[in-house]
Amino acid sequence: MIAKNRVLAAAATLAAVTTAAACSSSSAGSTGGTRASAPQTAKAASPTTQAAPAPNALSVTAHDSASAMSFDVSGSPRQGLVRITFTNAGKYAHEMGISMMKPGVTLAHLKTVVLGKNGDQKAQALLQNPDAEYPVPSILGPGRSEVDAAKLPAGHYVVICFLPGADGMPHVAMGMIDEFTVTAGRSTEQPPQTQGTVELSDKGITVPAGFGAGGTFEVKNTGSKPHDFSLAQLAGKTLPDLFQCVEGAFGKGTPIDKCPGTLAGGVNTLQPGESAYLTMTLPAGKYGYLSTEGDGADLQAGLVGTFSV
Ligand SMILES: [Cu+2]
Repeated sequence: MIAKNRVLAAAATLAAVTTAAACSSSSAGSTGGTRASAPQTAKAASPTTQAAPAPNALSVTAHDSASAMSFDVSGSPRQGLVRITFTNAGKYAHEMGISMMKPGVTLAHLKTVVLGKNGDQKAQALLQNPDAEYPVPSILGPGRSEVDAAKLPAGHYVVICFLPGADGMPHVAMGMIDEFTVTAGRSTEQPPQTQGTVELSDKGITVPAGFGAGGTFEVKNTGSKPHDFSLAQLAGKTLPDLFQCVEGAFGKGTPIDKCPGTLAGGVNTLQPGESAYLTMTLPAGKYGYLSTEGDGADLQAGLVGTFSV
C-alpha cells in the first residue's frame, strides 16, 4: 500500500523532470562478476564447531497465472540483519510490500479488511506503524531475482502486492498477500563482503563501476534524509518515459508490464546512516536508477541517473 503511493509520487515528479536523468549518467565498467556472490557468513560462533551458522534468511517468491496470484514465503528469521531473497517467478511485475501487523491481528482478518470497501484506509488501524518503511527489495520484473541483506525489527509482517492486474484488480485481490514473522532472537548474519558501495546522499546517487554485473554491493544512505534505490532496465526510451508510462498505468489501473522497460529491483527506504547489501546479476543493458522518496523531492535534488551493464 505504501510502495504503491511512492511509485505514484515518483512517477508524477519524474514525468516533469524530463532532463534529470541526463545530468548524472555514469558508465559502469565490467569487473567480470566472477567473485562469489553469496554473502559471507559469520566466523564460527564457537571454537568447538567448524560449521558456519545457517543464514538468517527470508525467501519470498511471486507466482502468477491468469486466474490467481500468490507469494511463496519461507523462513522465520531473527531480528537484525536478514538475508531476503525476492524472486519473481511470474509473467508480470510484482512488489514485496511489507508492513508490521499489530499484535493479535491475523492475516485472515487483515485480508478481509484490505479487500473490503476503503480497505487501504481501514487496514491502517491494524498496522503497528502504518508509515514505517523497510529496506526490502523494490519492484521486480518477471524472471528477476535479488538478495537484499537488510535489518528488520522483530514482528509479525504482512507481505502484499498492490500492482494492478490486467482486469484492473490489484494483485492482492487475486491472492497476493501472505505473512512472515521476524523473531526476537538475535541475528548472527554478518555484513557480507562487498565489491563497492552505492552511495545515496542528499544530492545524488553514486553507482560504482561493476554494479549489476554480479557480486554484492553495499547500498548506504550517507545523507540526512531517507532515500531509496530503485532500478529499471530501459527499453529504447528514457527513464522519464518509463515512469510516465508507469504513472499512466497506475492511473488507469492497468498493468505496468507494457511500459517501455522493466522494473529491476533495488532497495526500498533506507534511513540516514543505514545500509543494506544488494546481491544481483542484471541482464546486459541500459539501466536507470532513482530515489522515489520525499514525494519527488529526491528527484528534484538529482537522485537519478543511468548506467550500463
Ligand atoms: Cu504483484
